[in-house]
Amino acid sequence: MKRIVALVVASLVIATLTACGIPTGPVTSSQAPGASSQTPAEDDLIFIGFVQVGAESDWRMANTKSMQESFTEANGYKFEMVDAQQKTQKQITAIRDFIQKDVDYIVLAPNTEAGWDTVLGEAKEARIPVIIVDRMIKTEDESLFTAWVGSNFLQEGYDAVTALVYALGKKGIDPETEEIKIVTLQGNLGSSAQIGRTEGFAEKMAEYPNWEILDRQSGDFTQEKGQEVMEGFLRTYPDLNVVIAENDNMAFGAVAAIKRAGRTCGPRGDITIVSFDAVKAAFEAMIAGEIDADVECNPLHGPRVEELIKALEAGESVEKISYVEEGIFYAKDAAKILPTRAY
Ligand code: GYE
Repeated sequence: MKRIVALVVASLVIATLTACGIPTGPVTSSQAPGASSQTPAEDDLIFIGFVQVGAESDWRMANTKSMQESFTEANGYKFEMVDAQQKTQKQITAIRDFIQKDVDYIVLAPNTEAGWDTVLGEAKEARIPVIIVDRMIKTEDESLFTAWVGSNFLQEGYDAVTALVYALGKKGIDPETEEIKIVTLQGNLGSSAQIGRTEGFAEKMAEYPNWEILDRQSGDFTQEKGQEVMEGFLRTYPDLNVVIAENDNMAFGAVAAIKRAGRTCGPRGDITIVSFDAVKAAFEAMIAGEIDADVECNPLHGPRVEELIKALEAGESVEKISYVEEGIFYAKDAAKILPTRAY
């Protein structure tokens, strides 16, 4: 951070001096009195404090790995990560700790959308830029973060409808006329990934008056909870024929519950499953005939965040909001595509 301020001040000084016709030489900075006696090499590293959601899913593990691989010492970074175990409050505490440690950047993957204004105000006060990744925050004050990079979760919700229409058609079920009885395993309630996927699906599904949502409940983005919720759904709604799982790990839990109940799923089964993320294990499940379709969500944000930080370090301005391109995958293509997947 000090680097950026120094750069901005330096360029302002240069601009002013140049405007006055005064020749400018290289700008040097001297060490402030009382500065820490760190070794110069360590001092040169850019200190990143990463506030991660948790370790709830394959997607999350791939996301953590991507960050760790980008922010290495060899690349010029000191990197510290806090795993907040899907608790927003733990994330708030982690931000305060990083402010105390005077990191150069805070990278935040917010668990839920609400309640960030106070703590991000504290980061702003401390002049530490905050880069948000993956999920988004809800705020009136856009100056509380420098940039955001992540997925368009509403679009992913729309894409799940497209995926379901295709998957049903493939099985000879007419999506326009047959009774489609849906249960949804939702993600962590209040997270952008849950909100966007739930809303996008509901909005686009309105084009099909013959589709009905029997129930939706959170499976917290975990396999274990996904299985537990699905077991309940199977008992309560024996006529359900579609599962929308708001991430792959909950879909794996649903598959386990369906098998346990003696039911069948996937392209040749009686319950159609559409999931989100498209991690490698989901391709394997599609190949095994357990999942019908998967809406992609790309977790490889490390290089994207690093690019933003490099630009900021160079004093350049960055895009405030950047979305990642994503696609839809179907069971029939899974075997061909799996070898090309990076996560
Ligand atoms: O879909 C899920 C993870 O926020 C996009 O969080 C992310 C979601 C992802 O736990 O698997």
